[in-house]
Amino acid sequence: MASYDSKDLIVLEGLDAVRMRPGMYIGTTGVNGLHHLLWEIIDNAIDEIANGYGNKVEVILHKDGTASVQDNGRGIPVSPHPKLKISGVEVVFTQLHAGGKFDDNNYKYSGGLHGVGASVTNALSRWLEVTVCKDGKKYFARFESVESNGKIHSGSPVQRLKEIGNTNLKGTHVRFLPDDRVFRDVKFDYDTVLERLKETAFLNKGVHIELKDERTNTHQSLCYEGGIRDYVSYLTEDKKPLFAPPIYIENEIKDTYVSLAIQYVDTYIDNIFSYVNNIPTPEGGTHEVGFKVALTKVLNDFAKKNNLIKEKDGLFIGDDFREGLVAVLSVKMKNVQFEGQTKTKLGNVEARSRVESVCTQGLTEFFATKKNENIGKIIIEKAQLASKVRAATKRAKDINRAKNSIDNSQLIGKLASCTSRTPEINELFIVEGKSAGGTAKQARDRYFQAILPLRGKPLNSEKKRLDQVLANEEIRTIIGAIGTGIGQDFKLENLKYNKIVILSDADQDGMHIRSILLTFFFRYMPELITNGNIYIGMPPLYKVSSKDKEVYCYTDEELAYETSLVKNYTIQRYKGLGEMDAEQLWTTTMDPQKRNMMRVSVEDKVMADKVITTWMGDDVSARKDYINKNANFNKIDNFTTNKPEDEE
Ligand code: 1YM
Repeated sequence: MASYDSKDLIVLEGLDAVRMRPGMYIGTTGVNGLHHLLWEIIDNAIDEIANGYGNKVEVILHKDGTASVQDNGRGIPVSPHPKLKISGVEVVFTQLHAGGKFDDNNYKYSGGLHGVGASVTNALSRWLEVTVCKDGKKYFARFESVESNGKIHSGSPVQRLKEIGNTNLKGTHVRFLPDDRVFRDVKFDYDTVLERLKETAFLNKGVHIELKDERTNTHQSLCYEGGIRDYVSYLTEDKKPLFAPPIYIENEIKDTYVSLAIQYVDTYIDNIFSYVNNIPTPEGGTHEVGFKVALTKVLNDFAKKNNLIKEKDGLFIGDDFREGLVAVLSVKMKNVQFEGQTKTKLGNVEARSRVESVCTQGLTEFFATKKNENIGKIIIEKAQLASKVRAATKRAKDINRAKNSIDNSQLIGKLASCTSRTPEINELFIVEGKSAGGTAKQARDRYFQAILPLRGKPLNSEKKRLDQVLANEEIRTIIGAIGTGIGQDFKLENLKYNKIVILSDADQDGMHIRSILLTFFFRYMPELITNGNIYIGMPPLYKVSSKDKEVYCYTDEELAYETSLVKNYTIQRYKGLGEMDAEQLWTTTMDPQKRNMMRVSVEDKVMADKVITTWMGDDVSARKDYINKNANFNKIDNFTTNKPEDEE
């Protein structure tokens, strides 16, 4: 490995730019952005460990609102940078994109644009302290965002790096206080940090990660000797795995390191979690293609060899082998290129053949082993079922297509479409209940707002096959109205409405309908969620009327506040949408100028999957536990919901 020296650091930009436009560097100034500060520091520590220096990372959430991260790697370089004449530490924390990390010769694998750098954390902190132990000595530096003449100077060194003693330890320690002038909320969330560290620990087998929360005296040690094998077991722990332990293969080819763990469960969706250099690639890419091609080929070969394929049926297709598949694919390689809408899709062409070759070889060997034959047969059996259903579904779809004209007229009867043919401005309200639907039809601006009333509860699509989902009339109507098609046939460009708003009552039934619809979108049209098209409408819970004004309240807190302002008042409680007249519904819930809506997003695919499995699956006691722990109908757990205004 090439040796590092401060002269290799590349200097690009200044810190004040970060404070001017934080969104450009950390996405938002909401909770996600806040946690981003911590990820930057943790990523540097993990990178160091993953490259073979040290084996332990400790993260502490302190009582004073600070967070600290410590590793036992080499320590950030301390020697002065020849051009900038400042220490390596100062370069890392004050220069954007500074880092030998981005230089090809240093780290073998690095995330490319992923780590925008520790300097961003410094720029958006009130203060940040670094301690480095290296070559027998201990060093210290402190940075502050200081205000003078009404201007904030971000991350200025107030204690230049100095030697503060001797030590026989090595490593880097960083502690910082997020700036409350930048972030609305500066409280780190234990569960969010824990989930992130868990994922990191799974992807870096054998690394010891410790998380301590001094605010609550909780702590957790994470270390998975099984790596992504343990990850797959974790992902399937509340489902029904078809064999044990998960299949695992790993190998290196041309400086590309590939590891794969797979399991099958008794549901029908496929869940592939892929990573490149520890960075999630939810949009997939060349590595995923390589894996899928290999899986299909090896399993078809196995089926042929064991006479499990009938001549007349032909080979299985890829989809047949992906029903109920849970897989984690982790690739480490140089010079990664990301593409796609959210830059989370791997673009490197060479990754495809390399991953395909490692997976083909590994899986072939696995199934050629006598004791694994049974596992192969279990998978083929599942694929046979999938293939049969596929044939049946195709027939159903053909019938459906033929029926299309009838379906359309049915749809037209239900759907009150809008006049505009510009999807960018169009909105579809899916409204619970016929009567509320009627009110919404009167209330809307018919130029760009369409209304789809739901008669009953739509089908719970968790644990259902596509053909069963398609058999449900309510669901079919929704699919028809949205225009994109579903599953394999999904086409985002055919989306008829930029905003799809779920409008249900703020009670248990409404919550259930909302969950069912979110589950359906998450499982069958996830692109709509990642693309930010799904919203939850927020009708008010109360109206407070006093002598000279009327105000709507959306939470109990708002109600308490509003009633504290006036003397004589009456409260009207809205039990459901149906209790509002058209004008009220328009002002409170549908008027783009005044309404309150939440955009649905999935920050964490793993948590969302686990929540849906518990919430919509068939383990009743797990669901009860979950509800008891999280009973709050105004919170949509793990589908994070953002008000659009929050976004930069
Ligand atoms: C608690 C946070 O940042 N650890 C850390 C960072 C670096 C190194 C070691 C390191 C890297 C290299 C050489 C190299 C970083 N160095 C740089 C830069 N923990 C934490 N531990 N020697 C030490 O990349 O070759 C950026 S991060 F830019 F100085 F090389």
